[in-house]
Amino acid sequence: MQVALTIAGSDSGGGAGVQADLKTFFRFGVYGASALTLVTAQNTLGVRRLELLPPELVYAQIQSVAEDLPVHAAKTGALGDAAIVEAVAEAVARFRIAPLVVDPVMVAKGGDPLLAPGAVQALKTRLFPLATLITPNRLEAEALLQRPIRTLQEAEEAARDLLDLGPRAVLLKGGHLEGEEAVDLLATPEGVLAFRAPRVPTRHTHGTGCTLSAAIAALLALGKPLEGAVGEAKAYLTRALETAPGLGRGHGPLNHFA
Ligand code: PXL
Repeated sequence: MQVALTIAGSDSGGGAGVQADLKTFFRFGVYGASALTLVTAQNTLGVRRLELLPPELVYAQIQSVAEDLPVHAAKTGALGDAAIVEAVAEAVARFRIAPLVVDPVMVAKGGDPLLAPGAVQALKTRLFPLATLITPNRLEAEALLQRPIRTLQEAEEAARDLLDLGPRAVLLKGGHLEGEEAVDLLATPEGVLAFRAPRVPTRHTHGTGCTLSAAIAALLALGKPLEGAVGEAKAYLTRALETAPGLGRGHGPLNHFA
């Protein structure tokens, strides 16, 4: 059995974070392990409380998993602050965890911060160079590059510039860009590839980023090449959005069974 590890935060509502990641791993037939970075008291309406875990505890969780289980792929989600980013980067390097998908989570769906502003630099310098793939949305890419991204042309330039920060590939997600279609751009040293999917009109979008990066990590754990993994993960996300169960009074979760 293939094993994937998620290094991310807990969403008590179950739609995002570690809970979304483990459901997604399960859906792809991959055994899921987890290292928690933070805990949110949260539902589909928003985050009520947020508590970061000690960086040494995050490191120890990764160590415990990696010393015993064959981790075939991993992903990171919400990391909280610079000290946790450092601990994760150290553990990933020390235990040679690869391939690694880094989802540079900065805010929860309702806008609550999940990464301290000062941690963006640590993410760029410490974790991105260890990443097989980073998966920023437009807002995260803007924060990483400190400039607005309004058009597909600007998105393409941004994807290339993010590649220069050291990851082997960049998936710049277009869900937050204007237009009929959600266009994601995959930048690798070979060039930029566009993945198009119909925009699904729904307010049930809680955990879309977590679910996509977890699906990619699961498919990489199964040995799929990156391009195929991204395409298959995106098709899964579209189905999960289209068949969202309509739970909760706010931004509801996806259908992870899709
Ligand atoms: O989708 C980003 C995200 C990641 N991790 C946790 C979250 C969220 C969004 O709400 O709660 C724990």
